Amino acid sequence: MAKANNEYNASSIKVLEGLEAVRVRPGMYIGSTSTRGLNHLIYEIVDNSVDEHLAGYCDSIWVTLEQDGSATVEDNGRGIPIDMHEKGVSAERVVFTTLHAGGKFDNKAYATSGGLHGVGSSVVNALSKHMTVDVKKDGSVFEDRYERGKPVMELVNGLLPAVGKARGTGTKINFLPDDTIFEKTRFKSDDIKSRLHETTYLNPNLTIYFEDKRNGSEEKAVFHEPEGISGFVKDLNKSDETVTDIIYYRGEYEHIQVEVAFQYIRDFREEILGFCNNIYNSEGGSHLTGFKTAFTQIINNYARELGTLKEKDANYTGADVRNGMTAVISIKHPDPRFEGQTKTKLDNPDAAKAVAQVTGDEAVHYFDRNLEQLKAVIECAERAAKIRKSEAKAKTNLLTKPKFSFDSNGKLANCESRDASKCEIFIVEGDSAGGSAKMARDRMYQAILPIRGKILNVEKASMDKVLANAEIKAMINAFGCGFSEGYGQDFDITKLRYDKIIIMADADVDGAHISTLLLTLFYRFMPDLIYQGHVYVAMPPLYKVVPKKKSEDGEYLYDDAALAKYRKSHTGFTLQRYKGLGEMDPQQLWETTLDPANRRLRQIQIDDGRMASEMTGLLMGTDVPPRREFIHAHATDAQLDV
Ligand code: TSJ
Repeated sequence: MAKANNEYNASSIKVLEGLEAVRVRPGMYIGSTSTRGLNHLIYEIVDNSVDEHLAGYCDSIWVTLEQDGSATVEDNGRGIPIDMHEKGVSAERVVFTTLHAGGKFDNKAYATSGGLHGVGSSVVNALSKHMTVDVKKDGSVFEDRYERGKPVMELVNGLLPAVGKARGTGTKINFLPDDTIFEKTRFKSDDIKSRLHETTYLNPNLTIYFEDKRNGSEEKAVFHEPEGISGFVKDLNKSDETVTDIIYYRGEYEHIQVEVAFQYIRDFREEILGFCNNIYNSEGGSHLTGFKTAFTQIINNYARELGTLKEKDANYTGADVRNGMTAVISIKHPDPRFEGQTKTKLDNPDAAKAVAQVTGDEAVHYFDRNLEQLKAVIECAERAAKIRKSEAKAKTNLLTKPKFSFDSNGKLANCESRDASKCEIFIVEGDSAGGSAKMARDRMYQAILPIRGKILNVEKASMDKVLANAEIKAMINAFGCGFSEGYGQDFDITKLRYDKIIIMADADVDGAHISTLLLTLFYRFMPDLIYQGHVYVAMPPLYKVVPKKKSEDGEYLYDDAALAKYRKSHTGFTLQRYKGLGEMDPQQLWETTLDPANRRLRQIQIDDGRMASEMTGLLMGTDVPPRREFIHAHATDAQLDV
């Protein structure tokens, strides 16, 4: 008996050391301690219920953001096992206090769980100020509680007490993220909703009920997508002109289940989302590669059979064939492996084989019977190939011209330093602001490139027009790293001549429009500039206030909140509203917008593929209001660089 006790103590010490490690290095377990990591806590917990759904025992999940800042997740599955585990305590305790306890249960669902999936409940426990677990089974509710990962309830013979009566079965977890670990502790409801919604597309028999009970944001939503990934594609394309039906197929190859849905739109956009075991793979991976390879082959074969491609013609490229394609590829793999910077790239070579095999069988089966759909797909490829060829021509023309021989108005005032890590380039709208900026700048490190009027909307214009545009040429030349379209390899970020590319436009609707066009340009042709954090938007002040008392200094105010605050603490002052950059003299422009010590910059960030596609959608659409919303929404996430 004494021996058993010792053993129990020994193993429980080990457990606590394990959870302590999670608290010491939370980032290693949940990615980060920012809002993203915080939201991740909810996903870790919900994934357990999704596994229970996949095992065939749960069809509803309730996710509630509570008023006190905690989150509750409940399901109607079998309930976490609470009977005695070999370690001498309730199995539930083992789940919440052992790192990677998930695999211990011989549950078939875990045979296809994704990455950290289903094993994160102890991590969430370790990072929560408190956690309550309620398990409904056998007519009772059994409860357990933890604080910062440590159990705080006395167990009777190692088993959980019943705290009430219950009907049915299920699991409910309530937890409050530890504010000494997380930088921010307010869950972001939009991100959580979109992740939950995505989960229901991938699990068409599941319903997720979401409720936000927090003050000021009461909201309910129900997610249920019986059409599955076809419904996902339909919704991704909901504001586009489609040119094919939604094509869906599924199959299995060597114990890997493959499910694909895709549809073509008229726009020149490719969006292919990959999921493995219900987890989004933002860096793609072998399942996507397998699909792309097989699909390119299939379409080229058909195009030759139909005579669209003649003997002398080269094959369509992969990018041609996917021009206008929106696709969702979801596989279930018994042993997924991930690589890449964020471990979100599927690495299993057999996944490529499985998707290629199933696509080879099923897509051909479909196209053989739906010739008009096939013809619409080939038409998209043909349009892309045409443009690709004219691009290549335009590119040669561009590259044969000497660098820095600008057309009339793209006059770059370069900086003197050639140390790219210290240099900045301001893209300034308008000649007068451009002139002031040239006078005001720090000539050593700040370059000014004035551009005139609205640059071309690169999404609407064809490639040769884009490259013929003087402003765009000037920018490409100035940055020094070329550009790429689709999967082109011509962009070389190591040649970038400036650490910061700063868009400087008026703080009005037109300015926002110009910023959007520039961001679209960068995103389409030089996306790494954005991904690697080189692109910024300058935030000029909206107001200058000058106190009537001569002894006090004037101040620049950058937003309406600052003005409201100033009004509260000051009485006699004059208020000057800046309408545009052109109204500032060089000295003012330096003080407010150029001087690294005082200016405000907003760094443009794109987190992952989902965010990126949201951005493409918003930036490239035709309606102006959502674009403005995008800019403003992201202005609130601004990273100030002062
Ligand atoms: F609800 C929830 F999201 F908060 C949540 C649900 C959180 C966690 C950590 C787990 C669960 C959960 C677990 N829901 N359902 C289950 N099911 C099991 O763990 C279970 C039940 C029965 C059996 C069995 O073989 O009888 C096996 C397992 C794995």
